[in-house]
Amino acid sequence: MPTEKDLPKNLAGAGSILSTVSGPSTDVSPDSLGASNPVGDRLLEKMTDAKSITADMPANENKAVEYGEASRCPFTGSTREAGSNATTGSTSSEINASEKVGSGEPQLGANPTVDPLDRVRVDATDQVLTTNQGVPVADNQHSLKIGLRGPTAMEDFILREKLTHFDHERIPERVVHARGSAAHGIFEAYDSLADITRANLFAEAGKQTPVFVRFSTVAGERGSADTVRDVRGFAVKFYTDEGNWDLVGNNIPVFFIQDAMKFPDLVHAVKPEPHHAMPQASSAHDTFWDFVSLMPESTHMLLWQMSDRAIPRSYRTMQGFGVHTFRLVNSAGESVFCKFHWTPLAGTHSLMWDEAAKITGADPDFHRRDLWEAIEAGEYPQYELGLQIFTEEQAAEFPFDVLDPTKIVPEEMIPVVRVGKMTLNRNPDNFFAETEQVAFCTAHVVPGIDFSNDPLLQGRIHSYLDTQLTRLGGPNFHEIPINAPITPVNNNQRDGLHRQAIHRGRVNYEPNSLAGGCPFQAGISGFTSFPEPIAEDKVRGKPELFADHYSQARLFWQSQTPIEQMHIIAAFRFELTRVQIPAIRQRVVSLLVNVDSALASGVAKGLGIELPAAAPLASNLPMPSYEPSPALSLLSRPGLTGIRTRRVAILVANNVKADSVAKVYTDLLSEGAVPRLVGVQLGKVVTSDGKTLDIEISLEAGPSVLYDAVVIAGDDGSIKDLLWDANALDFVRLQYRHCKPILAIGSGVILLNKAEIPTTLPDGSIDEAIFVADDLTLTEILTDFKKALASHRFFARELDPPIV
Ligand code: HDE
Repeated sequence: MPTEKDLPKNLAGAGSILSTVSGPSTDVSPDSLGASNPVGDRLLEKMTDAKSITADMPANENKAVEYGEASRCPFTGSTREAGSNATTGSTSSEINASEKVGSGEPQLGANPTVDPLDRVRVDATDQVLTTNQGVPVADNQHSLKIGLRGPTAMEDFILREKLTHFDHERIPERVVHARGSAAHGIFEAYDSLADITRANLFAEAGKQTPVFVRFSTVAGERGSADTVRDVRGFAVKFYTDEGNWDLVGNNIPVFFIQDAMKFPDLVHAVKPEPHHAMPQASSAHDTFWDFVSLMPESTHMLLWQMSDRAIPRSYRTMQGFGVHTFRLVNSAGESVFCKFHWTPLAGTHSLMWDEAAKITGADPDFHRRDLWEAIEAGEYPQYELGLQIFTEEQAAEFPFDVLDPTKIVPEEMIPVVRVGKMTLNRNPDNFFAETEQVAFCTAHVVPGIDFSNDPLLQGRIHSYLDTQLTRLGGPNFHEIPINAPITPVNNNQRDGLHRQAIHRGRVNYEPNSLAGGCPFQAGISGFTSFPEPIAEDKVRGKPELFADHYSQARLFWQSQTPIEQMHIIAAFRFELTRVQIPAIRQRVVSLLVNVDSALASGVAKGLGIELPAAAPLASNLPMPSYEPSPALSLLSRPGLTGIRTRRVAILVANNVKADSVAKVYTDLLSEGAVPRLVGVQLGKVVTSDGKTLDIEISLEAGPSVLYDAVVIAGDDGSIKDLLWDANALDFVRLQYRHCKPILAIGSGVILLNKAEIPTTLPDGSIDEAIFVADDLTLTEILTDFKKALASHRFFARELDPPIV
């Protein structure tokens, strides 16, 4: 035992380094006094450096600027650089490496939870089956039993793990927008928008930002059909260099209600009725129409919802809108208002109602499949982002309130400026991990993008984060790989269910000196809210201009082509026919009387009721009138992609002429269309010259509604295999009814005749989308057929009710 005179001078406290409580700490390593500690020097370094950075911050230097005028401008937090990488660590023993804990080298400033998805992509090639604990499973066929005929042993942890996991595979579906499909892609800016926003995805021409986009229906449950009449969600997550920005929009630019307070009422009303849980994915029932007919502010949205916008042909052929007015803010702190528009390069195309209803049975995954197949085929869907920019002064002059989400800003008033293009070029690896677990949130904005006071938007800022707590099981859903940003995430939020990040160090608060002040607040380089001046009473209510419920509904109606107007009337008729209570029908029509008399009387006639009196107006203010806006018609955007991805059925049967089939097939395929040989059943047909063709799908499995056009390939005789099959007759009849181009080659025309398909329109003029060709004229007529295919539908043929 050393005597006191043997001890070094600076002995006091050397032992404290080895303790986690009290001091004083010392600059003497216990090792130098004979203690043996493999990390003793590091322990000393950690202690002495912590003393020094902490001492270097004798006070909170920023406290004074947290008050008064100075506090309007956020300051950058104070930091001190540690002298050692041990200082901010949790433990000196972190230098001990292993396959589990890692290299033993602390990675300062790193957060690998935001690394690209490669870090979590799993592939089992050449791998043995294991339990979740990584234990190789010898037998995946049998549970562990006491004898071959005996009971299962409780100790069968392998069976129990497998069943337990299975029992808990489902998570709650989204309360709205449960049914959806998604894809990854890239957004590329056309030009710098630095003068109007500091959002760095718009910082320079050509700048690319990864995106994940989810399209959805609103009302249906997760397994409901894609082609129901409904609003479509169009939610885009931009993984920008300054964090995630979610533009959570719809394919319709207005909404049913004006205040978040009414959203649960709206959704309760449209969802299946609570007593018997019917109908699924449909607004055609009493509670929906009861509610909206008492909410005249819904009228504008109802017209959009009854239009063909609510039955898109594809997610690739619908527009998207941010709906609300947002703010853009530049680095000088100046702000403008902004509306966001997505426009598909493939044009805006829709289904017909009868077709949509039939697709619900033929292929409930129609839109999901379409998106998936297009991307797999390299036909990457593209959309241009457009902005309508206007100042507060301009907004004050508009005859409507830009904070009212039931109003658009007509393009004729403020043009849409195209600012970039989004390309969806990659399907997800795993539906659940990505599409189901993605969490969009209107509160996810980045510096340069800010909110307006639209009361619907304000409520959404709360709701999207809140809903994930239930759906994704706690506050750490941002760590789920698809939700993680690509930028560093550093803050002092900790713990909670399913936490993945393992934070070094003992500091989980700010301000701090023990971690050198880190992570420190960014000051004005971080997100700052636009300092909108507001001097107002605290009230519940709505501005007077919100009381105009009809003038923009009229604008929409008057901007539709006659065929679109006919579809809107038919949709109201269908939906209200399914309503049981006459007074509800009556009330809806009374709203429509305020929009347009032809609309109201068309719907009343369809319902067999007298035209009711107009619903009372909510305000006596004079209502604005608008010039029709051609941009509001779907038909104004035929698109740039022609026949690419259009599906064409080529009906074939024995004796078909191989040459003409081959010609049509290869010609369509080479131009990007998707031809398929459709026959009575799978197998081969023998062609007139003794060759064989493989049928790709049967009439039964691939019925008419799944194609954009049909070619009836004739034979040398009477195509008798098809003539005797009622499925073939239905096939061409529905192609006709749904206004699709029809090409009959040679004797194929016999099928048209047997199906009683007229080749002229009711007024006697030629039906320009029915083509009849023979061997000699096929090349020329095929060109015309492709033109008709590119223009999608030939509505001049349509009659209500249909004659075929
Ligand atoms: Fe949503 N909405 N919403 N919504 N919404 C949700 O969030 C909500 C509204 C929209 O693909 C929920 O994560 C409130 C307008 C889309 O994952 C929920 C209000 C618009 C999606 C929610 C609205 C939308 C949602 C359900 C009125 C068009 C699907 C699950 C105040 C601009 C996103 C979830 C996806 C989803 C609330 C109105 C679009 C409950 C409270 C207006 C595209 O949080």
